[in-house]
Amino acid sequence: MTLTRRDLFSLALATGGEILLRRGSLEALSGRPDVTLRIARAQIEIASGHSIATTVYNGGAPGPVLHLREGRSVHVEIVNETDREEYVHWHGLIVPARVDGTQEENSLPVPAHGRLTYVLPPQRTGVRYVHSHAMARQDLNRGTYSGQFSFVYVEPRNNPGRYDQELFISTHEWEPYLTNDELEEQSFEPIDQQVREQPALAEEMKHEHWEIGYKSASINGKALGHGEPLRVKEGQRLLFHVLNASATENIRLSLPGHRFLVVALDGNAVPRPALVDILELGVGERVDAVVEMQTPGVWIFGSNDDVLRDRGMGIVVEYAGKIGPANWTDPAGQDWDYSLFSAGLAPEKIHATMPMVISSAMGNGNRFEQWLINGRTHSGIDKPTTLKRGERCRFAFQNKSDDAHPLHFHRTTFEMVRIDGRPVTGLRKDVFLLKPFGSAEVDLAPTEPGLMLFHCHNQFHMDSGFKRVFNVV
Ligand SMILES: [Cu+2]
Repeated sequence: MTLTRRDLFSLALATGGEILLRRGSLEALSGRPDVTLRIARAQIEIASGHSIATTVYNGGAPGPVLHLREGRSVHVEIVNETDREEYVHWHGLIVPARVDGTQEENSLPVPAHGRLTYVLPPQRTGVRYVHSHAMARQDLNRGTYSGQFSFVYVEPRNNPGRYDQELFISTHEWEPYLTNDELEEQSFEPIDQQVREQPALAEEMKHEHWEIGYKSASINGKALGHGEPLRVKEGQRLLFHVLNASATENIRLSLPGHRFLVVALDGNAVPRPALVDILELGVGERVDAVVEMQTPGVWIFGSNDDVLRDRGMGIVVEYAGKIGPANWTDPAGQDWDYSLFSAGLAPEKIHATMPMVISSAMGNGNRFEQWLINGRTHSGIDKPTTLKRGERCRFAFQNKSDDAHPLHFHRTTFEMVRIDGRPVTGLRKDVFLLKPFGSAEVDLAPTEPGLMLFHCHNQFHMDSGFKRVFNVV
């Protein structure tokens, strides 16, 4: 009997989820996996005496940086030690829908107390990311609210390495709770608990605009002032790889006394590196920036938002021989703007356009906003929208809401064309931040056939219908 790929999938699902996948070949997976991700519950100590109970990869949050080699396929093994099914998404990697790790693309789940094994095809070099793509809805322990995230660094074959140190910086917020502006002033208690204690709240809440708040935050798993500082020397050139691994928060970061030379966005080199004082990262975005260490002292590299920094979003940068409390000053610099890095060329010819009008409406019978694209909230029974392989389609986004949205396409990169009326060319990205009431145009020429998910990377928005499935044919 010869097994087809489909047979292998069915067989794998029937035998507890373990699967071998590479053009139906079994040999590919003999031997040790290149990467093992172990999904398990853990206590993460973000500050002394302050532990967070969450789900993580390989014991920590962030999980270890996964170093892959450019142009080499990767044998991945995922072990799920929890009692919940999981989805593991390779953000920014170009992989078949089956292993992209989303329910919407019919990817393979990692069964509870089960295993999943497959081969990822060779990748382009750059900083990518792996994270949970489970739906969370109102379970704020799941999906990107959890500690399930790691850098994926596809290392170049030849690395010119014009820097002295390479540092990976990932931000995350912890202890999420539902809130609104009014409650934010009053209490940290989760809404459900408040409703139990004050039933009258429930009626009142139906008409509120709900958001996610967080009690604490960290950089590289530690709140500001805890964990080891970044130790540097005067005159060094540092290459920072920064990842916003938040569930819902778009952030701005600065390092007082220093400027960032932005060289890549989402792991892809920008056509025109530019110096900035402030890094802005929508959820899921990455920035690579070179910093010349020429202002000796002890500094805070952290959030521009005082409240978020007080909750832990910062890390101490300590020059050799310098001691004392870490300093923070608000940056005076210019606004972050994608067009700073633009190649300044004319946009390419396109085959089709796709309007994407973003709005929100109060949901029926529940207390949360629903998100709509072109007037429709996503439903699992929607037929995917067809895109033609290799054909350049221009997505024209219009944000009719007062929220910013980090918009992410799976299994592809896109090129920015215009942001809020300003032309941008040559920026290849996989997620970009659409500002409140903003507009943007991005071009996409998908190369991989099959289902392709688009969604807002704000987990709260994604779970409230802000997504759309495309089928590349
Ligand atoms: Cu959103």
